[in-house]
Amino acid sequence: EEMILEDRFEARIGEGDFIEAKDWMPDHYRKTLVRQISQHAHSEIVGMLPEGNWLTRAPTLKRKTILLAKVQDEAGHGLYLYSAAETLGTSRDQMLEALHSGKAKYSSIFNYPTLTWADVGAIGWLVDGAAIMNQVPICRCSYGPYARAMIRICREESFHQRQGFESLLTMMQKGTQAQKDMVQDAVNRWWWPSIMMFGPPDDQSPNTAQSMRWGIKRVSNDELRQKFVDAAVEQAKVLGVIPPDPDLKWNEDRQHYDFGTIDWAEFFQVIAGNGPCNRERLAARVDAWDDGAWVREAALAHARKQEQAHKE
Ligand code: FAQ
Repeated sequence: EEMILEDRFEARIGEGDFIEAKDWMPDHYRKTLVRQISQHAHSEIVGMLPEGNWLTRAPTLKRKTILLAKVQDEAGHGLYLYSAAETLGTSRDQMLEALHSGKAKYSSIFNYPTLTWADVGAIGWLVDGAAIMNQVPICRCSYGPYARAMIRICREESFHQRQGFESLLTMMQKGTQAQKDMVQDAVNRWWWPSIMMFGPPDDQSPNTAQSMRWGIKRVSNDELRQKFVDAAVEQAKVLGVIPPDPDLKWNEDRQHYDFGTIDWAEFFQVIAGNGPCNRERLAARVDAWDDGAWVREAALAHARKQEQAHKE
């Protein structure tokens, strides 16, 4: 019977049908989705920290309002994604336990510090830019609840990308020399880590082949990375910043930009927990969880009282 179910599942994947929460699915498909969606959710939540660092120091009320809304959006994205992962039978408590104990990953990018105001713009331009490039194909993911969550997330993400770009453009066009230098410095520091967000090269990516067969991933890590570099180089020209890569060069045959060697040793160090801010980020999440214990207890006590009142 398992064989028939598996064949039917494969046939539906082949036809491009969405798989829904209550449908039969192979264990490994379920596990892969819980891994990817929960890590994606953790990234959104941990991703609030680097920018949150600048909420109290945004230079104008307008920038502060925008940043507050953006950071709030990231919390919302985390919540849709935890909900999508929960439909696969893993509880939110289990997912958070995996984050807090260091078992689950979150995106490497959020382990870098935000040293200046220009970092906030650079995150919008490059980090959200990379996020959209990676996430648009996930709107066609074979798992329905993840694909649907991704549609709304991508719309908000594209607004985030534009606000970052616009903030940098304002500094580059109307700013002082010191502000322009600050933008270039932020770009120097965020460029390479953004390129690493797409994950290891295809030939060192253990999950890509199976995830692509199942339609969880639609485009490979390297292909998305190339698309991102091609787009970002053109945007850098508009901004008037220089990407920190002397090997960037248009390749007429490939119709793509060639780029320099990525420091994969740095990437693997960061995802192993040894990046510049890994300990600080995880500690902030664990503290937030511990500090919120009384809220969870109060909410549960309230829910119990309501239930009791309904019974009486
Ligand atoms: N960081 O075999 P693959 C955002 C891990 S955007 C850390 O290639 P896969 C928006 C990978 O998990 C960021 N770990 O894996 C925002 C695996 O380890 P595991 C979040 C990474 O899954 C903006 C191992 O390496 N976006 O949050 C990274 O097929 C601004 C082998 O790799 C998503 O999560 C990395 N960069 O491909 C928020 C998108 N790359 O799990 C706030 C959805 C790889 O076996 C502010 N996820 N690893 O222990 C994906 O598309 C995929 O999971 C990839 C990795 C492409 C990230």
